[in-house]
Amino acid sequence: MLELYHANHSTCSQKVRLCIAEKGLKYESHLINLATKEQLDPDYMKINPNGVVPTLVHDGSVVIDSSVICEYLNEVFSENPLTPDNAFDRARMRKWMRYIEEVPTAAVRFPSFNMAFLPRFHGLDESAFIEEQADVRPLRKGFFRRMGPTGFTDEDIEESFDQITKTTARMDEALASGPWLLGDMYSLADVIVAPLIDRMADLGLAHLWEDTSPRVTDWYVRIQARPAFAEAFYSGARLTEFLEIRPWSKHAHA
Ligand SMILES: N[C@@H](CCC(=O)N[C@@H](CS)C(=O)NCC(=O)O)C(=O)O
Repeated sequence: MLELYHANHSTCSQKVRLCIAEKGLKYESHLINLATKEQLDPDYMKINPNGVVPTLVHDGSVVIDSSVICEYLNEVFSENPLTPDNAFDRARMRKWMRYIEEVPTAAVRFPSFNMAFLPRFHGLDESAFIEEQADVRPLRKGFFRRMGPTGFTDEDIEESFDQITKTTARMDEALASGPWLLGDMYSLADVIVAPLIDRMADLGLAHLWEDTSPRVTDWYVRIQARPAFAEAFYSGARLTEFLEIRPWSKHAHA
């Protein structure tokens, strides 16, 4: 039996939900409320000491880290494989996965917080924010301290946009050789970048790649058309469904 601790709108949770849906698996859902910091509850941190979602529990064994969970599911459940058969293509896929974790996964957090999550911290002064929101997070203390209660700087956001544009340019180049990032095979590389592209589109930022990387726009249409996509991005999984999104403009957050 698979149990998933996750949050509806978390991109890392969406990566795993998309993988599970593509493989036709079922799971018992345990929703974690990130706004009330349930991910930092001592009982939850016993299974995920990083204090983040998602966490998979498979017949009592705990697996953490979305990309690791996706690879684990592919190894354990052979149906609908999302990893190539040969080692060289698996290395190509993992090269994408590492890049996606390092570059766009990190970059997407900056506009997500400035444009959608900042109101969570409304009314907190700097010292209360640091004590209650930043220093309590095992993985994200530095990120939260840098953000503060008023948000990231214009430079931070512009750097994030630059990283997204570089990602989509790289994707566009790869997509010249096939419908998916590895060519003909739909793989975990597509699965784990999809929630990031979806988040940027949800924030109204698809213009960052629409003119320059048209193959990414086509890829996003193709991936959304897959039945698994609707399963993973069920109603309530997108920020615009329940949060007011502040349009990005310079100094808007100051
Ligand atoms: N490397 C981890 C990162 C997980 C992660 O950052 N999850 C975010 C949601 S997408 C989270 O739980 N944030 C809560 C927090 O920062 O306190 C993974 O891929 O699973």
